[in-house]
Amino acid sequence: MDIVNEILRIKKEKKAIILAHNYQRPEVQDIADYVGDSIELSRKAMEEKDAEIIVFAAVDFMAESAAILNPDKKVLLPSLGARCPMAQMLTVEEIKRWRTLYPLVPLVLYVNTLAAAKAYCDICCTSANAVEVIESIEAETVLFGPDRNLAEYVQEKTGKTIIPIPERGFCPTHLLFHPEDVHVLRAQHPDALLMVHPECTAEMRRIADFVGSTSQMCKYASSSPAKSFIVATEEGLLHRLKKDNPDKHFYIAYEGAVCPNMKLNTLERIYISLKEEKHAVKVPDPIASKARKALERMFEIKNPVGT
Ligand code: CIZ
Ligand code: SF4
Repeated sequence: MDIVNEILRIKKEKKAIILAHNYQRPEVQDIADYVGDSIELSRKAMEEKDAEIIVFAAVDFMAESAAILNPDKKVLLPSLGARCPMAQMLTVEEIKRWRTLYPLVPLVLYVNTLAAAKAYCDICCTSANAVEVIESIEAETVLFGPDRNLAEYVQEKTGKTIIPIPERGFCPTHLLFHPEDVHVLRAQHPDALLMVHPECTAEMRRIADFVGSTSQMCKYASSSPAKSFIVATEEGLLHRLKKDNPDKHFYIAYEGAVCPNMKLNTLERIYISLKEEKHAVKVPDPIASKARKALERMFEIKNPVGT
């Protein structure tokens, strides 16, 4: 059996679309209808009016958001084990604790949170629009979670007081990048520009030529006259960067920067997911309707990436 042809055949037969995150395996990106960041993919899911099934090749919180925003469609997560450890770091109990400590302070949550957490926040943000979301809020002090590095970055950019909740939420993959590895690569490729994801440490941001989300990195690399780039985000993005810019060179800032959860979505799992329509992601009300409001508020804010 040719698994790629089978996936494409079943996909057509069932009126399904496959959405793949920028961190997916190359072969998964290649069979997807769209490749993008979490919010680009959720928007695609909303625009695809004829699709009855959405295979969301990503991790739990992204599929949950797609299910919340598309209640009439069946959203499938090919691997149930694809759970983002950062999203697990912020529990509802923790949110309630901080809300009690700061009852009048608005709560902004990164989309990398579970739906149950989103239901308690005022507005969501992604790494692509975090600065604009915080600027849109009148308050000078904001509770923000779960990524502490993104919280610090937003504080630097907006000048507001950002209280990170939990105190030390992080992405284990983005914490793997260190300036020492970049110095070695810069010596080998002196003309290369360094693109750094805001989930990386402040030490990495300080030496960056550009700080941004995956969608912003794609735009920066395509529009820059530079020919080579060192990339500090999950290594899956390099497949897309190379495909979109065949005349440019991309080097991962640390070879081991792999998100094992993202990589659980293999072609085999996507095939089974499509064939057997599993694992359907469902978010019950009232969590879904509360989380939807927080996501919709985010969509109302002008997105600089134009997604
Ligand atoms: O929002 C996303 O898709 C994530 C988690 C990363 C990024 O920068 O695109
Ligand atoms: Fe979560 Fe980090 Fe993996 Fe993204 S790269 S899904 S934030 S663990």
